[in-house]
Amino acid sequence: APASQVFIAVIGAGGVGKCFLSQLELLSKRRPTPTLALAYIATSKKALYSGDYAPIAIDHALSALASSTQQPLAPPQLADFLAAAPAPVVVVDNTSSQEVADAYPLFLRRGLHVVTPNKKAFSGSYALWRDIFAASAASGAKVYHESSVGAGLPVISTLKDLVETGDEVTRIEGVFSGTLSFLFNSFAPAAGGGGGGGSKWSAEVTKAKELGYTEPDPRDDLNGLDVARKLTILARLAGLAVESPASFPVQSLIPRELESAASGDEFLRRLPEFDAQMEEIKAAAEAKGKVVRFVGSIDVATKQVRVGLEEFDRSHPIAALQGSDNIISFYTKRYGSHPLIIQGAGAGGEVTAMGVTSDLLKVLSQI
Ligand code: NHO
Repeated sequence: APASQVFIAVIGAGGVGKCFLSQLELLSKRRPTPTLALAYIATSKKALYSGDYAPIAIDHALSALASSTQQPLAPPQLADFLAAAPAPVVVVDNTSSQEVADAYPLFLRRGLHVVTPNKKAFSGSYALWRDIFAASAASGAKVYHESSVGAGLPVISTLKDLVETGDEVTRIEGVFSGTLSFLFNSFAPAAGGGGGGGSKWSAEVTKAKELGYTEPDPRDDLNGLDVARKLTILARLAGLAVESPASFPVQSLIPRELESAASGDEFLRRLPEFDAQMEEIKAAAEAKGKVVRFVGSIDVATKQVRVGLEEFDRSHPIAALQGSDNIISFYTKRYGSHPLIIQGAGAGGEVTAMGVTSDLLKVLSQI
């Protein structure tokens, strides 16, 4: 029989975690069964839980967490605590922590389901990827990570459907970074004509961080690593055994002089000194009547993955993107020369949390 109660453990309550909690509150009101009981919530500094799994009121979880004196449990202790709960448990990892990601095989082996927007587990070593899916297959515990690519856009579920229905994916390409989409759309707008449009690069980077588009450290967006992680995930789902996001060429937009900046904040403070470098790249494209965009592609047959800047005609769909939009084109045998295209907002707390909440719904429908 379907579970009448399901425990939820939320790790991470930042930009995405907060939005997830408000979506969870709505969900628990809209769908009274199974009862969704919040049994654990933590940030890197604090935790809130009760030894008898008494549910934490979702609408007051953040304020209760803020005044809690409990320490977060390390992953092995958290696994022990959750595996002893008297109903199924879904772990929601809203951190970007490698330590938490490394614990997914343990969580899954102990029968704990995992849903997450954290890219670290799926784009780290290929050994971790294999461990995660082997643990899930062995215990039957589910793992979903829709928001690890394209935020709430149905990118991963679509790719899985293509592969599992027997289509042959030949090429995947597009704009995979909400931050870099936003930056280039505002810094070098296609509608800007022969230049003049657009604002300072460094000011736009600060704005992207304020809007919640960037990774916790914006250097992970500008150095291409975030896009490389997403392409690693998609390439693996398409059947390529990509070893890591460092095993293919990735162009970085970090000025060489700032590569050693001690913190993300110091980086942002000094970035304005290097605005001229991005202006040059923009002007070179404009001189050819084009605009520059940061794109990624996977050629499945030749196993080539690449990430970096490319120039596009102003009328090209990639040049005409707006806001933080992603665009992802799947070229497959079935779709022929007209790719299946997915487009829309690719960053921000609400749309990212939507992917997490819909992953939770998928788990609920299977337990
Ligand atoms: P925050 O706001 O820094 O929050 C992180 C939270 O985790 C904090 O509460 C922190 O205390 C907690 N935490 C960290 N380590 C912990 C630990 N060991 N134990 C317990 N708690 C711990 O980060 P965000 O913005 O809320 O992001 C959360 C996760 O969502 C990250 O893994 C991020 O990669 C992922 N994510 C975010 C976005 C987004 O738009 N913000 C997207 C996808 C995934 O589609 C989006 C995207 O790709 C954004 C990308 N930068 C782009 O395309 O521009």
